[in-house]
Amino acid sequence: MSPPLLPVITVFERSPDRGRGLGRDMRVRWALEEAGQAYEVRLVSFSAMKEPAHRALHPFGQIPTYEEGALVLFESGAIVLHIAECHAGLLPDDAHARPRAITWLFAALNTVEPPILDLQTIRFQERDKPWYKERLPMVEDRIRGRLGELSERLGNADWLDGAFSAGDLMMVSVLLRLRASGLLDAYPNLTAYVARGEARPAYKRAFAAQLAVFTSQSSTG
Ligand code: GTB
Repeated sequence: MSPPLLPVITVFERSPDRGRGLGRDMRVRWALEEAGQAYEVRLVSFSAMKEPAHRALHPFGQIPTYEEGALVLFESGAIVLHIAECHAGLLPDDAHARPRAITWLFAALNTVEPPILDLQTIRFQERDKPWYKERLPMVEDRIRGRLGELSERLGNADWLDGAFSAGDLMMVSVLLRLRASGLLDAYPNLTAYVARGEARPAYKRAFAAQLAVFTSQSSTG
């Protein structure tokens, strides 16, 4: 009997973050590791991402994608949710706790991540624009507002709603994008929350795997 086919995800052939785990494949890898699901990786270059073959998987020509037999998914949130629904450990069974965990996953993507993405856009793509100096503090304030609210809700708890869930996985992944900005430092319970996520063995395995892609690609010139 042939072994079952493993899910395949696509990731940057050369990650612009130099293996710091900021690409959105990292959250998918982390979910797969939490689920104990082995997977395969297909490396995609920036140009290949825009070719019809990749666009057939991802209409916007991006990574990550997820293939499982005939099923093809894009959008890291949808992929993580699918993994969480198909395996134990990332969503509670309780009829109310489960949709609450999914709510946190959406909150991470739809409420917390957008101003963080704005910050990255303004810092890396709009530095020479006339509005840069005025807009930067406004975006930083919006992020502080969200972090303050999240910090208040988390309080002294380890995770957002009981046991670790896909909601925490997504929230930690989103907050990690802020590390270089220093904005998280004013919220000790959030920095401890992020550190708890990073300390999970599944996170460490996922991080090591994406770093290995960067190191192997760098050594091949
Ligand atoms: N909403 C989609 C999802 O959640 O899956 C967004 C996917 C997305 O933005 N993918 C990015 C991509 O493919 C990679 S992760 N970009 C190429 C393109 O659009 O042409 C975003 C990312 C890129 C770079 C860094 N970095 O260098 O630190 C971090 C994160």
